[in-house]
Amino acid sequence: DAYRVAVLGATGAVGRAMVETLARRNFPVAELRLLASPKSAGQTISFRGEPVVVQAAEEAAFAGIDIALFSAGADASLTFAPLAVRQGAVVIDNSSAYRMHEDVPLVVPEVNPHALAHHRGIIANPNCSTIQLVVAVKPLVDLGLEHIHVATYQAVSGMGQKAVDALMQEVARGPASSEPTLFPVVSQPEHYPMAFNVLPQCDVFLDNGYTKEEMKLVNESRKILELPGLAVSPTAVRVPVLYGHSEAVALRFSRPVRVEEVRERLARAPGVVLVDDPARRRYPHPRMAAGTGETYVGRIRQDLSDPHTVLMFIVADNLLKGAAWNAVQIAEALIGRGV
Ligand code: 11C
Repeated sequence: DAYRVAVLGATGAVGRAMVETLARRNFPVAELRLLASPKSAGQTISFRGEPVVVQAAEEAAFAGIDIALFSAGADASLTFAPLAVRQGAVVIDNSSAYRMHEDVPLVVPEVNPHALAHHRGIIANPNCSTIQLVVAVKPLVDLGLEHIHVATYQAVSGMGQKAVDALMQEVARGPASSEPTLFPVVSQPEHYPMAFNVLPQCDVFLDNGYTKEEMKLVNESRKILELPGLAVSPTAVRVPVLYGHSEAVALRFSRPVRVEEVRERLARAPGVVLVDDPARRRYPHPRMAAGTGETYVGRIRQDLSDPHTVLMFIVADNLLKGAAWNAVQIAEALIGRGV
């Protein structure tokens, strides 16, 4: 069987990665429809060596589509997902629009594939920093996981292709220039240098003093792991890296945990690559993860003062495992399960 597939937001950083991932996975595509805003319509994107012309997104563009991958922001998802579902498509939505809806599964295939059984046309793809966190944490949950402390080091590509270009321009101007471009949030007036700098703000602040990105780490992790009472203490930070989010994580368990057991579990865990050999200076870093679909875990060690706590460093490509690959993996899982 082959499927008629649409990609909404095809010209964005994640949309392009979706098209490349469909090709790389040899996904059974009978027809690929690339959709975007009217101002991007008319561009061509290559799929399996053939140019495909991008069309303007509108209701009729979803006619006959079986699987629609959405990555055009929450407003576009709210507009087009119901229209696509009504015409018979299953929508895999990379925006935050539906993630916390009770009747929408929020899925990481290595972690909660069973949630796919109960969808009503829309399946949500989690936030990038959440996906790599739960891939690494899931194999450890039944050791008595109680509390996740996480500080992120997030690549600028999480803000889109414009942010990648802006960082490159700042780097080219050198460290003496303090001419800020668009970081940390494009739509807000306070812009700070991103090159040669670190900014403790990913997305906008909420009333509780946490950023939206930090609250996604809390709420999405609880939903995916099916642990509504899990304690999560997040700090989300933007760093001058192009591709690949990193996370320094401390996991506290209800009882003492041996580092060897954590290593053994992670070595066997689906989607995880254990890179943890301090004697040889081997550990994960974003340039190792960029361009791949795996989640890399290393620097695993016991907390110095608490035998219940284990520390680790987790890295993945935010555009692939954090977005495009996880979405295509959901589509593959749907087909595999006949749902
Ligand atoms: C970032 N995590 O790195 C964001 C990008 O909810 O899918 C993805 C936002 C989302 O800025």
